[in-house]
Amino acid sequence: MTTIVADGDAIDMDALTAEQRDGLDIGVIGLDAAGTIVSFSEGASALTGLSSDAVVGRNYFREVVPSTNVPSFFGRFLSGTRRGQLDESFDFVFGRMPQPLRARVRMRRGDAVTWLTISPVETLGAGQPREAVMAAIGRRVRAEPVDPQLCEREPIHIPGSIQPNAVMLAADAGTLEILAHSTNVRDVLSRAPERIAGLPLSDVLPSAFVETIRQRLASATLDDGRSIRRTLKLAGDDRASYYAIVHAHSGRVIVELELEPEHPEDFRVATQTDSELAVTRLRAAETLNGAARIAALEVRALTGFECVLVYRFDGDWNGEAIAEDKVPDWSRALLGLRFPASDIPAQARALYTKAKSRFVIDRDSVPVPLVAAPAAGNGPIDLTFAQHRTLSPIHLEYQRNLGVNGSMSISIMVEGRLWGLMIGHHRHPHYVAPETRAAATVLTDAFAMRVQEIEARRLWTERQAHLDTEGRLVRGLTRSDDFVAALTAGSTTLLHLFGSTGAAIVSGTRATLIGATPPEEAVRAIGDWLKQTLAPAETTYADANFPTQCPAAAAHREIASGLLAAFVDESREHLLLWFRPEVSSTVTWSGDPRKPVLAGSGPVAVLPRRSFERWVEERTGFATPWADWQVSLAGSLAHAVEGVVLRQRRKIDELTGLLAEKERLLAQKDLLTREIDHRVKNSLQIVSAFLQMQRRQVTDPAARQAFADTSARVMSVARVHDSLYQAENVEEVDLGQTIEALCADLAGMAGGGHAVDLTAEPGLMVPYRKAVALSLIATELVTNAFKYAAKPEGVGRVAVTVSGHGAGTVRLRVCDDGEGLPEGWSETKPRANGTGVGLGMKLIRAMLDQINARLDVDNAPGACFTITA
Ligand code: BLA
Repeated sequence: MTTIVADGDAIDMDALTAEQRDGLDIGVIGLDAAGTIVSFSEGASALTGLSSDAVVGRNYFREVVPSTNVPSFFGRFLSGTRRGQLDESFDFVFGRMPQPLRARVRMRRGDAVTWLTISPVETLGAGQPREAVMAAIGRRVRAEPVDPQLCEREPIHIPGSIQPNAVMLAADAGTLEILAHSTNVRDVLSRAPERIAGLPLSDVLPSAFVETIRQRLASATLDDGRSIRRTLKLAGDDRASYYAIVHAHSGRVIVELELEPEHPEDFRVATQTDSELAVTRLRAAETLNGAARIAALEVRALTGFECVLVYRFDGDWNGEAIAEDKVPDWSRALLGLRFPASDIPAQARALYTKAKSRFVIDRDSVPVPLVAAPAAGNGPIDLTFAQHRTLSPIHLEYQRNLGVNGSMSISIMVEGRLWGLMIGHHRHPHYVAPETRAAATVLTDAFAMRVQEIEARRLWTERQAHLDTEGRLVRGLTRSDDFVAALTAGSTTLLHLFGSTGAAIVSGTRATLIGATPPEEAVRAIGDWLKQTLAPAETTYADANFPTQCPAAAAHREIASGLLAAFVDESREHLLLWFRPEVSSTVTWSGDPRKPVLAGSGPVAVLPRRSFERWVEERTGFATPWADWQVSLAGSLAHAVEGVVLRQRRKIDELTGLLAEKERLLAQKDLLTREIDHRVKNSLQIVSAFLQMQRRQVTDPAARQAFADTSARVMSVARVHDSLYQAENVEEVDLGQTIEALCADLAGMAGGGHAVDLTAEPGLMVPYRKAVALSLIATELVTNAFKYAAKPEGVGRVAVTVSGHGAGTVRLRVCDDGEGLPEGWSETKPRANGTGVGLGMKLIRAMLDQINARLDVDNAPGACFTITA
């Protein structure tokens, strides 16, 4: 520590010559009313490292030492000049002369110029963390990458210091007793007692203000990032106004006080109108990029940063500058560049999700430590929500590497998530007034809302279109029993979903492909791989570079780098797949993203990369990523397929099974019926044979005849059963065939040259009952004809005709060549030449009645019987 004891306050500069001023070991600078340097002493050169030639004619506050372009320095100058009365002395810490320096500053209006004298008080270290970083930079030997996760371990919420533009008091939230304060507290509380720690807040702050704090604490409305903001005057200083911001966190009330500009226009303080106009212009933006461009421009206009960037995080927390608005003379361009996630480590992102903004006036300013009262005891003060928290020294080194001094970052929160940052950069220190900071934060919020609106509308439209497509596909499914065809053929197919360029369905061992897909066998192999890879509870899969995971896809990344897949059924028989091609992309990183972090030394293990040169990565095997809603829509479509098709198919399969069973039973019944017919026929033949045998044993001609008749009747029934047995259908018989066989039997049984001339229409099918009845009738009529119509020589010919007679009606005609029926013959009367009507005619009548048939009799010339049934 060096102490120089010259007292600039005591010297009248107007009385000295230039040489005399140069002889002083303090800095003496002459300024005009605007702050332009008119003279610069050798002492000033020694302190700043700048030559007089280099600075004369330039504005001291704005250009030469811009860290003084703050209300407490330039603000005092402007106010005093405006009043025409300026004589002020105060302490100021210059963060970067060649060495950080605490100095006594005097500004006094002289005869022609305003004299600025700078008397060094002490040279300073930059504070522990910054010293350590600087030391590590000096010793940096290796440049190989180290684990970026080391960055996440820095506890940035408890740095133990604040930026020098403000003063901090931390009090117990229960007792409102001061527990800790920044060491510069006397800059604003000049009349406070020696020891501030332990005092009640109300001893140093206006009591009405403390009362407000108490009330807000009581109503629990001062934590979680909420705050009280007020402009205050403090005891002992009528002129200065302080911007006070108070919040509560972790059991402490934290008060930050910052000198306000006396004249807002000196520091381009944003007005309400500025903000309103900016918000109006932002609302008019239609696209995301358009809104980002307007936001960058408006925030820059408001805050005066040389460059404002809209920085957007991706899903992996890498980021990209999507809009950039900057002064034309700054050639550095960050627009479109990507930055690895480790540039803004996880704990910083977590903190930015809670606290909305960070402003740094001077990267090289000397942090002001917080000192705690002995009673504070319970750990460091958590500065998560503090406005003036000092930023991580490693990050400040990053800013240095980026060529940035004054900076800002405001969290862009979209739907509760840190979407990005509004970043401000200035090559020199840059002060932004409290109201302007608040306005920039409001504008950033307005941008976040516009983003939300634009994104929500885009998403809504896109989703709506997809739901329509899905609806059409599902309707197609319900109308088709081939779900594969329903989804892959026709005017709407799987290809109309998710911006895919290829799609496929694996169903069992078959794969159906549409669009650009890997070949069928590869698609099947991908299906098998999915079956094995996907956990049993999972039904969907989505990856934008899946060939690196799935060997079967490795050869097809050009057309299928992205895969979205959904299993249809639990047994994973059926699978829907969508493919997206490789997006041949070059990603331009700012610096090599594999080496974001370099090894430091000593207590500082890691340092940020030094180079932000464009570093182009050829990305291969990457498709456009799938959105979460697309994955769930794919899942729901697969579910619909299962619902509509597979369950329906299962039902059909069930019914088909039942039908087959019924047919099998029917066939069995057929077989049984035939078997029965066969047996019945056999039995009847046996009975008929018995009757024939018995006939031969009796001698009585009437009895013999009776036996013969009965045998013939039994035979005729047997014939029908035989026909049934042989027929295709167990219900119907071919009447012609049956009657033909019957007549042959009857002629055979009658013997003695009896013959039947049969004319039968082929294929006349009649039901079983009708066939039996007609057979019995035919038996009676033919045997009768044999009996009665025989010529005297003993042999008669009988003509039998079987023919169709309109729909479902048949005609059986039996005619003999005898003399014909006598006049007045009736069924019920015996024939003239014979015995009674007997059983024969009765049986015929019974049969006719049974089948509802008609009998017509005529002589043509022999007797003719015609049955229409
Ligand atoms: C913080 N890093 C940040 C912040 C930004 C960036 C914007 C927020 C703090 C701020 O307001 O400045 C990074 N700044 C960028 C990027 C751009 C930019 C990407 O302008 C591009 C346009 N950073 C590193 C490494 C480490 C690291 C290697 O690169 C750690 C070893 C740390 N960055 C780091 C930390 C913070 C940070 C700890 C938190 C600073 C704080 O809030 O205290």
